[in-house]
Amino acid sequence: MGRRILSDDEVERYHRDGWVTPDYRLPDELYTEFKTVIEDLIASNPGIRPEQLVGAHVAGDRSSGIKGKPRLLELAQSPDLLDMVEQLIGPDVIMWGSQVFSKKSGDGLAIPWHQDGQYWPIRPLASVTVWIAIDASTVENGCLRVVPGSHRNGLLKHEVSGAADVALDQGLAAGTFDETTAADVELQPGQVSLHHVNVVHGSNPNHSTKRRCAYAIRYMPATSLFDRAIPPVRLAGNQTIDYSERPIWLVRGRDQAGNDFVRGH
Ligand SMILES: O=C(O)CCC(=O)C(=O)O
Repeated sequence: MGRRILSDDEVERYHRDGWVTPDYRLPDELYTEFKTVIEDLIASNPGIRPEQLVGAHVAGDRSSGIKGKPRLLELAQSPDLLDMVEQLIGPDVIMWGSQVFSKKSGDGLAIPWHQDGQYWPIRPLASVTVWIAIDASTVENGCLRVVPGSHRNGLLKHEVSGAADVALDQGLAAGTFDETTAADVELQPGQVSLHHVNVVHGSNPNHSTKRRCAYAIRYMPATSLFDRAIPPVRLAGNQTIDYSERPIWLVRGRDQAGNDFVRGH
């Protein structure tokens, strides 16, 4: 059992609201390392929108064409992060994905309202995202927005938007949730928020003069199966994600579901 970084109240809020911003900040050294590697990742992938750097921790990911940085995989195993994750999804933990969502100043795409469970090949569906603010994230520069409690209603209807100025092709259909109850997750650099696989979330475009960069790390309990038989998922434009060859890592505890930790490595 790891340390209890999250208070009982924070764990309870996560389960009640579908997300929590804990009273925690990455230690300076760890934050600086994340930031340095992510700046390098963005610079190494000039042809890819920085909101769509999927598989950021995987060197030369075959499905996305992104040149990732394996150092991010090591950083994603920092005890602080795993201790928080363990408090939310239990002691057996797989790190299976990550994405940089960097919205350039004046040109950062919106992320339509969605539930991650719509896209992810995990059965039974269970996952937590650790969303790390690399830059200050504010209403002005398009911070993450979440609809509290929306994870309790299961998966809602999504539809293909067809819009050109969004970083995800599918969004929640109109009328499936109440946007007026959404909360703005404003964070300082080095702060994190943790969100549930089914919580409704999204973010506005960045029309400000300040970049909004974040790194989202995906962890699942090793009691679920990462199902490689699921067909490739369309993200936006002509970018698709093929999960069949995605490498995954057991980062804590034991595998309980027959997961394949060889394929894709
Ligand atoms: O960073 C954002 O604005 C959206 C993040 C997101 O959709 C996610 O982490 O699942």
